[in-house]
Amino acid sequence: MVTLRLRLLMGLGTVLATMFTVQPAAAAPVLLENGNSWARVDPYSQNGHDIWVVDGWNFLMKEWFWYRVDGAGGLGHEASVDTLDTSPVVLAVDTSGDGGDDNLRLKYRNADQGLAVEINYNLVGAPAGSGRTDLAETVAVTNISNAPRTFHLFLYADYLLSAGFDTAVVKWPNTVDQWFAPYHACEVAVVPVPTRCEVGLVPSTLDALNDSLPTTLNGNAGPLTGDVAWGLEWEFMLRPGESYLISENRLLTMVPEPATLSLLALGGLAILRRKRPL
Ligand SMILES: [Ca+2]
Ligand SMILES: [Ca+2]
Ligand SMILES: [Ca+2]
Repeated sequence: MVTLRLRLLMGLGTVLATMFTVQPAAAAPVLLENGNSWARVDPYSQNGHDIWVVDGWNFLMKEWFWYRVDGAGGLGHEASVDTLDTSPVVLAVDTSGDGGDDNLRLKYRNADQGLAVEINYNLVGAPAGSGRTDLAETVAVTNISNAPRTFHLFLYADYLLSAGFDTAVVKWPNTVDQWFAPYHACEVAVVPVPTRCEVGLVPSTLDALNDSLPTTLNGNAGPLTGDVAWGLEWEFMLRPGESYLISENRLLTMVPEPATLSLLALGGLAILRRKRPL
């Protein structure tokens, strides 16, 4: 009996070991979690960062990076960074010690393009019900060729705070705001100042990044209301071995301003009064 149990346990152990070794974690999107927030990032396709939840609500459709290399080695058009490397380094870590991964490091390398891109995410949630969450992001672009190259890095972001009635504006030089008054707002601050920006209606900017022509963002800073998405573009020259570092901080909130809360409360009372039977 003991032997049978032992064998069953060993069998179970083998099955579990097979599940964990055979199922390639490599192809799966990565989940990050912290406090009241979780996020999903697919490093293997231009789905990229496609879920960002605060207190049970997802407000993100897509946030990801595209690049273009001008001159020798370049494709002549943009491509998403996942196309650089079919087996990128993907490293998720629990830095807060609560058992859930909250930090993600991605490394893409492509000798033909002379380009290495490293992306780092750090998710900092807040207590449940607080309606806010933070995501810090850095991107490092390195020239791994043996000649100076001009690179373009594009950040594309499509948030969905309402059913297509958001307003987005690039507050030049380095902040983007998107909101659906009074509840949800997304604020993104970037360093260094981008070379160009573009606020557009889905899917115009994404189509331009995925077509076969070189794209320059059109400089429209908004404000624009609708199913909006926006892009930022950094253009820079790197000598061999040099890196360019971009950092951004994202803040997502679904809490009305105190003044708005009072107005809402008054509005609510008015509606209640109207609904009261005569
Ligand atoms: Ca953690
Ligand atoms: Ca293009
Ligand atoms: Ca949108």
